[in-house]
Amino acid sequence: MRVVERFPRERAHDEVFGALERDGVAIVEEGIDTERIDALYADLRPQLDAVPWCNVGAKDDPEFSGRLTKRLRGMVARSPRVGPLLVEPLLLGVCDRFLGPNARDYRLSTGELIAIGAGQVAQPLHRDADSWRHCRPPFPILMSAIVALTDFTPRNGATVVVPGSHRWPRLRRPEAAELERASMPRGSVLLYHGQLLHGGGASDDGELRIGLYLGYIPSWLRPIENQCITSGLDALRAVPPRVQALLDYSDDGWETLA
Ligand SMILES: O=C(O)CCC(=O)C(=O)O
Repeated sequence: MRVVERFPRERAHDEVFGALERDGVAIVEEGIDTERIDALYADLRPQLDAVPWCNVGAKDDPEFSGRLTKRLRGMVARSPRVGPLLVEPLLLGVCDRFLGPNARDYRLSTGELIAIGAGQVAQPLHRDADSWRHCRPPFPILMSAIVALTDFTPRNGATVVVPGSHRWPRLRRPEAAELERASMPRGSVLLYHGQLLHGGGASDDGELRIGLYLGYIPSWLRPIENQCITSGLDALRAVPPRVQALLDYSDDGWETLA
């Protein structure tokens, strides 16, 4: 049975990419400095405390978004520390290998802070790339990353992943023994293939489990989140050009089509 391979930050993008190809999932332990993570946490925690449970998706699908989960979007407007994270060499280096052969550039599909509270049940397993269910080319169109702002543990909602499932026939369902919890210390980064079965984990822990989800897609695919609306134009104008391009605040659409 496959298990999630873990890498220290120093190991090359190639090795992480190899694990993503093979297992559909990898963890870079403490990939981001804890000082940066703590500063980000300090910026975002009050904003999480200010919103109610199930603040997103309550009307459409509360079982999926989570009745005891909070979600924040428009992330570059919420902390100046988010922009640098989006262009973190660790993330873009893996994107270069993973999406690069089929894309001239990338876009952030969505950036979402996900906070899981005590009593949250396990989220239904799903594949993130199903957001574009009519587009199933024979190469990856989404690299998902979750940056841990708190420790992720089996008790507090660590993501459930099914290693190898990115290559399964679509209707194959996992056995219980094929599920793994992506436990990791804060600052670690869970990376997974858009076709990997996964879901937020159940929590019976009093502390929030907080992760920043970042989804990277080829620049020719439509992002899910419209940053002009969620982050707003002032926030988009304030970030460097590389971050603007990732957030689709760019007038060079022809150039980025591969
Ligand atoms: O927060 C997590 O661990 C995963 C959440 C997720 O997969 C989702 O909301 O689509």
